[in-house]
Amino acid sequence: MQADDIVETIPTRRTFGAVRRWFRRSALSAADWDALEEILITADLGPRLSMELIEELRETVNTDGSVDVTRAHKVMIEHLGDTITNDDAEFASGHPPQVIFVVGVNGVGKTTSIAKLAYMLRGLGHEVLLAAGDTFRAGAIDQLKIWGKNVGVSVVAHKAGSDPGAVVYDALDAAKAREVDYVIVDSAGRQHTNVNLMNELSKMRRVAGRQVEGAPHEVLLVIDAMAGQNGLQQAQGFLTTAGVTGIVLTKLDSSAKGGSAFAVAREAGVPIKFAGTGERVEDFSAFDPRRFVKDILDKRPDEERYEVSE
Ligand SMILES: Nc1nc2c(ncn2[C@@H]2O[C@H](COP(=O)(O)OP(=O)(O)OP(=O)(O)O)[C@@H](O)[C@H]2O)c(=O)[nH]1
Ligand SMILES: [Mg+2]
Repeated sequence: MQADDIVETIPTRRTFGAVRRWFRRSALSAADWDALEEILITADLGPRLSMELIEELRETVNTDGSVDVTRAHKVMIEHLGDTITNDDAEFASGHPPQVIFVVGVNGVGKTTSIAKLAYMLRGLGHEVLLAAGDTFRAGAIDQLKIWGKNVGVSVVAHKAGSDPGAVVYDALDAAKAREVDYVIVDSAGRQHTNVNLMNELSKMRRVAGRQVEGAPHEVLLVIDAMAGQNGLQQAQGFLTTAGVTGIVLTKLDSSAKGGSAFAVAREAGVPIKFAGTGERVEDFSAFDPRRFVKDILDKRPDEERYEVSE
């Protein structure tokens, strides 16, 4: 889809620019390797991935002590690309309605991503219905209704403070009656450590499962790229209790820490399915891991003049 949007906007590219520049160093010393480790950690790859990469990059050093840049690039692309590979990551596409839950901690971009996903699915010709499952935060229902209006999809909502399970129930009822392809369910932001709120999610899941076979078919965990390594803890918390099937990585446009994507996808073992790259409804794309790695490593002609030599 619009993978170019990712390319143009990610500050992660700048962080990885330091890696590209490092590759041009010669007569590498122990201090140079320490510097590389620091660069990788700054990009939020996490200690484990950083160490693995460094081990592999050591193999690409020529006899004169410089890096074989072509091989080093290959190592980065293969190692990082494989880390977050989502070759077998299909988006829900079975018998309608397919039910998509969107979960995550507060303020990560759940509701915005729902609007973006609805817009994308509509663009592909699908009928979409939204369920205002965040009955907790004041204004959440209206926020979803406004988005629904903007992207041209209906929203099923109850009053603020009501039971989110009942919203799911009604939304799925409506979806079956109207032959909707996708129902996307919003949920209140919650800490993965809050047992009561995590139980509430389980209840919403049970309600969905009783209404529609196999539902929810997707549970998308939204992670803010700025969360860095905290994203990993969030992912692990939601994974065990919410049955997460994929990650939406948001705010790639405003975070230099996109490297955390690698750590999260690898450690959590869940594919990143979508990327958010801005506040507009179009700022959203299917996530292509290999392309992402290549894009943050490849040098672009327009960058040449901004590079600072080290
Ligand atoms: N720059 C940028 N901002 C984003 C992106 N996605 C969401 N936001 C912004 O993040 C803020 C929070 O977005 P919401 O969609 O309300 O987040 P939420 O997870 O639903 O929040 P709660 O329901 O309060 O838990 C808003 O100001 C959005 O515009 C993104 O990809 N890039
Ligand atoms: Mg929300």
